[in-house]
Amino acid sequence: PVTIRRLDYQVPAYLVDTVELDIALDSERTIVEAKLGIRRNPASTAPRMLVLDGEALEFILATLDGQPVTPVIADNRFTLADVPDSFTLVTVSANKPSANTTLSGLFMSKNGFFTQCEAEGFRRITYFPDRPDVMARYRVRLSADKARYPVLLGNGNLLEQGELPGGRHYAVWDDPFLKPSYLFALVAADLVCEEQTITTNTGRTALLQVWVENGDLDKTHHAMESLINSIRWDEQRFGLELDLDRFMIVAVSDFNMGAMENKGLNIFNTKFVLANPQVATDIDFANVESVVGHEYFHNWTGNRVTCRDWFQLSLKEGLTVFRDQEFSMDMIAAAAPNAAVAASGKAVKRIDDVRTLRAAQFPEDAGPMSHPIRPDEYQEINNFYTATVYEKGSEIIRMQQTILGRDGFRRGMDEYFRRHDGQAVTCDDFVAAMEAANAHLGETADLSLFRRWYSQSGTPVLSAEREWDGNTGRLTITLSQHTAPSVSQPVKLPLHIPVVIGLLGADGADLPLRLDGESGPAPTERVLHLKEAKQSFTFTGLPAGEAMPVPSLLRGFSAPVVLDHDLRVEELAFLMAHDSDAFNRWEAGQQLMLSVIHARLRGEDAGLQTSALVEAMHRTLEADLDPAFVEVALTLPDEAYIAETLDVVDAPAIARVRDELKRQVATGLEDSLRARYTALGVALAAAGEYRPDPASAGRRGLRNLCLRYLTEIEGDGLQLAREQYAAATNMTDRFAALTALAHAGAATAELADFFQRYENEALVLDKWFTLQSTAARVPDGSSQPFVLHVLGLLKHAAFNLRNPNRARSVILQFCMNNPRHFHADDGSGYQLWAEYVLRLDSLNPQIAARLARSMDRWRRHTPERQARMREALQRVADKPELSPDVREIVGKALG
Ligand code: HT7
Ligand code: ZN
Repeated sequence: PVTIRRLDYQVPAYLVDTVELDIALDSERTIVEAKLGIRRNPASTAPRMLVLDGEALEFILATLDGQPVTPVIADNRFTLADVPDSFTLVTVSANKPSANTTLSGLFMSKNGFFTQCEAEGFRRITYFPDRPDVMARYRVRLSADKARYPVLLGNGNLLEQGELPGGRHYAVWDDPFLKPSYLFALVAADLVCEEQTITTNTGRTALLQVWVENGDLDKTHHAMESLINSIRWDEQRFGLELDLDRFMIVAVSDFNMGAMENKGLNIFNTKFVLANPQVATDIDFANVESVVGHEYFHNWTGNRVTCRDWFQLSLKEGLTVFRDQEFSMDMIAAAAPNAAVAASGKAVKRIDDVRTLRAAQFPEDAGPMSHPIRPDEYQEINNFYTATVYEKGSEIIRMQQTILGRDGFRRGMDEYFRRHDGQAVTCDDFVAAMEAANAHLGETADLSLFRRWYSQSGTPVLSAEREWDGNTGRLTITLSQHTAPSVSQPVKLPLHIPVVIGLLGADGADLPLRLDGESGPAPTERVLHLKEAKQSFTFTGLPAGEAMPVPSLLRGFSAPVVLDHDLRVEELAFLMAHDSDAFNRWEAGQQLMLSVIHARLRGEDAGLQTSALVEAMHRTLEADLDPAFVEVALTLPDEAYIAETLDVVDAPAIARVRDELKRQVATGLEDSLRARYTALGVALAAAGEYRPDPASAGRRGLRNLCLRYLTEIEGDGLQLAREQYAAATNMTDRFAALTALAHAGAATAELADFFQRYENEALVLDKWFTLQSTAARVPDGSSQPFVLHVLGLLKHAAFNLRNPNRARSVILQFCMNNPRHFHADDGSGYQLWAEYVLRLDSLNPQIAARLARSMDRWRRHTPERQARMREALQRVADKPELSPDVREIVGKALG
């Protein structure tokens, strides 16, 4: 395998200023004529040799300034020696979209042609220097059969369209902005759209369109509303305006990722566009809003300012995830009736994001694919669209906002665009803009140490120790940090960690925080800047003669670290009840739950701790709190996060202990759970028609959690679930009831009914497959080995390995999200994994590589399982003609 290194970056030898494409679409042989205006890059010292990328292309001809030339075409490269300083190159090539199962480049989905060019798909459409620092102006002529592909879409503005002989038609699109090739897109399909015009804050009008298959127009409204909200939010929060006359979203049912931010022509997985109350759950509605926002926000962070090279991917992805997270939070707050509900809603969103980070990114950063948010090397860039680049990348942007303050961060963003609009830049350029815009803040704006977050991998462990002098009211908190060494970075350096802190007095209220030597008014929350391996902070003027104040550390999860606290069980319960920071109230509960789970896994009874936990949960359920918060506060840590907190993982044991605790909670809270279930049902019915707003989604979420607990124990839980399933008027409630029944192994009839009702709704069928692949039991609760049930799903007539959503819904969901059965003692889960990695690899290497990653943490399992997992990994590694994608993943896992 070839390794590409960040430090080997060279400027492009040739730049392309203009691209004119003529694409005659045909499923069997699409002909692409490309006319490129090329000039030598004055900054390059490379030899006078034009090298273009080209993959899976049939070369037809090439001319240079009108004269035929004969390039060397080998190893996915088109090479032409001795080219002049400035010239026009025309190439004609062909490709076969119907045979393209990779879904990269030009491919077919059931109703037409679509493209996916990030990261390196453009080279599968035409010969080109397919790298993000080559930015050009594009004009594209598309032609296709009119009856089959009546809609022809491209980037930018529609200049012209018309009829052609032979039942074909054409359209010419012109994109006024310079763009890298990865933002190129086209669509030729049988689609319909919802459209609306909008006036931007400076008075420009723009046409917004959401294009879907005929029959799906009843599911576009939420995406359109989300797009409009995104446009408004970016104007208000960052002063960034929509710069196009037309902005299109197109839904496609075969897609490797969530969506793609192509300039003016966003292409989306149907899963993140289509939503109405009958087919989408509250979570789906929230996901549509967040992904529509994410892609729209890329229009500035990614498109107007793009990445110099793919090592800088987090420049656009971390920043854009941060922006979409902030957008969702602000949307929740805007819908809240008062400030308290707004704050709680924002905390719930933060909690969700942190849960994702802990479940996906922390394990990644401790395993064979660990890398800094700005990786130093890769074999296959598609493997680096990771939780680290995206989610940890977002945390690193968030910390800059925490350090510089909201206004300082905004100043930095303004400076970033002032400096770099229209350019392809680096992560370092971003940080430099943040620093420059805030230079007046002095040392606060010195991010030199902070930059280590970009270059160092691994999750730091932050430890806190306390020393209380009750006579003088002085509390010293000593913070220390440690990041475990990794193979590529045996020595890890201290990072700049912003630790947001509060101190709770005996009555639970926040105390003033005055550091030794300070005078004047003291805030009740502040940021401690840990910059060394160990640092002490002494707070003075605290109530003398009282018990030690309880520290609330890392409020709002102010840094992506593991907090190793020394809090006692009573202190955790105190924080859970009183902390003014809702995130830390939740976190205290999670730590309590974890300590019970750990004790049980060690074989201890943990009776007292369990009773304290159940009582604390009871108080939370009975308190007058935002239901969305109560739902997250009553949810036990998920299995992946529990596994990360252990040295040796016995996945079925974790599931068993978690189940037992769930049953104990359900038994202890049974009456309250039932009462709350009923009361929430009445409140929701009184509120009328289903709406996916945060308040009603929160009520449904808590009600369905109550139901879930009730179905864990003997009693009327199953009956309630059956009634709810039958009476449901929306997908959230119907699917929650089905889920509760499926996990209880009592869902045979409802699963059959669900299939019949939604046979023609692909996204709902994906849910049906996912639920069965991730369930705790087989549908009828029998003792059939679970893997046989999964094999049955894989043979189901509605299963299709070529469709990524469907493939993910069974095989990836089983391997990644059903640890208790995937890690079955007999190794059957691992055998299934190997078989499907290999099968998928010959169809779609990107999806195969995603699946391959479910073995990343194999070395942490019990020795017997490790042996079986290694065998399965070896079986895949032994296949000679493996894709670079899968080769890199299994190579690193075994290495
Ligand atoms: N920027 C987009 C990345 C993406 C992608 C990457 C590789 C292969 C297929 C892909 N589809 C979309 C998505 C985003 O982060 O917005
Ligand atoms: Zn993105």
